[in-house]
Amino acid sequence: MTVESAAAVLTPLPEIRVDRLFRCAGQKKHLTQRKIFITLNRAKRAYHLKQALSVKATYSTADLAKLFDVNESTVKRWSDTGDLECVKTRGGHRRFSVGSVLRFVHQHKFSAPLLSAEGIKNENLRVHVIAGNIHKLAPDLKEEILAGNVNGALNIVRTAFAAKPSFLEVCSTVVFPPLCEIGDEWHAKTISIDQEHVATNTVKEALTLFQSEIHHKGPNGLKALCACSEGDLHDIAIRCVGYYLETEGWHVTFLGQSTPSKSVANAIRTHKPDLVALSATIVENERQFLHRMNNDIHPAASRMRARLAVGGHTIRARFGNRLKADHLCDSIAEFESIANPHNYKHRKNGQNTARQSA
Ligand code: B12
Repeated sequence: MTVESAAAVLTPLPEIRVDRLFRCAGQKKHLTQRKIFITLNRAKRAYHLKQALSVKATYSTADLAKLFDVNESTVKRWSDTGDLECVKTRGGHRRFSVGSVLRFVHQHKFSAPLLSAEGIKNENLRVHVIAGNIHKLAPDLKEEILAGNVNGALNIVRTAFAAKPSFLEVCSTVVFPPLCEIGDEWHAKTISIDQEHVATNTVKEALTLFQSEIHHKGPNGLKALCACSEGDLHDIAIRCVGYYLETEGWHVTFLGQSTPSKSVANAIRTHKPDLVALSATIVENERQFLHRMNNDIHPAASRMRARLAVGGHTIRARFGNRLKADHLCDSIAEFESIANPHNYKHRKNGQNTARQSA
């Protein structure tokens, strides 16, 4: 029997990966059934130890009943209706991954305060998180991202989300404040550029992993184009905007950091989005920025009947009505209504004609 086929048959816990089995098995490709069992048990023990030290990676029916404060039969019903995905052990017991639990709380707008507080050792912080004060998690997140600990950061984001299942709120209240503090400390030269880079990249990785775990609504037929304006490398906010749109069922095209305005205009013509979302944190030359926005990007978006949302630190105060756009946003918290598909229904009908004639 190969290790791969043994792992496929025997592993009730998806986290016990084939590579770990290989390591435990001393790189031997073919193993006896007995050896596989011994190896698997060793991997399981290591896995349970890891579980005891951090937020659980899988939950049993009894665990979830306790955390959601419901009967076990309710958890089983959620799983039987397919609302809460599970895998079954060889003995037929249900196991729920963190991802499936997060998708469930997100999809049903179900906050699970006990679940969120489970991994928190500090009693004071537990009480705050159970009460929904997720901003209290920001200092812990700052520590994890400065240490470059992606898993630690991911666990904190999961914790916040279990208490408040709103992606935009978790970003605004837990993820962004540490970044702003790190920026201030970097400006005051109390932290170095390499420390700031580690923190930024750790946030990006944790958010990418996290967004893949949460519930994504089915496609809503709407398309968005997201980019940083020319000269701007600060792409975390616009990534979060894009991730949020994807969870709401939008099809998102990311153009990335510092995209020349002519290229944004070109992409608008190619992709025909319903919404163009741009980030402009660094604007070195205001006159040039306004010229590019008002003469390249805004006309291209208008021609396609796409809404144009431009965000950035104090963008309203800096540009006000000198910048032609449908929305100027100082914060992504304002983005929920902009992304609401109902606001695009009538545009979509009109857009078909605009697109045919464009
Ligand atoms: C990480 C970081 C970097 C990284 C960026 C990496 C990356 N991939 O993003 C790197 C190292 C590349 C970088 C470079 C620079 N940075 Co920098 N950076 C930061 C830092 C620490 C965090 C940025 C961040 O992600 N913040 C959190 C996000 C969420 O905030 P935000 O982008 O402003 O977004 C908020 C709003 O603006 C809005 N928003 C933004 N975009 C959008 C879009 C939409 C559609 C919506 C709805 C909302 C929205 O929503 C967010 C709040 O909810 C900030 C500190 C800070 N206070 O932000 C400095 C900061 C932004 N950087 C700064 C500076 C000066 C620079 C450099 C000029 C430094 C240099 N001398 O080289 C360069 C410029 C590079 C360039 N051309 O863009 C200054 C900017 C000051 C200013 N406004 O003029 C800051 C504030 C640091 C400081 N205290 O001085 N930086």
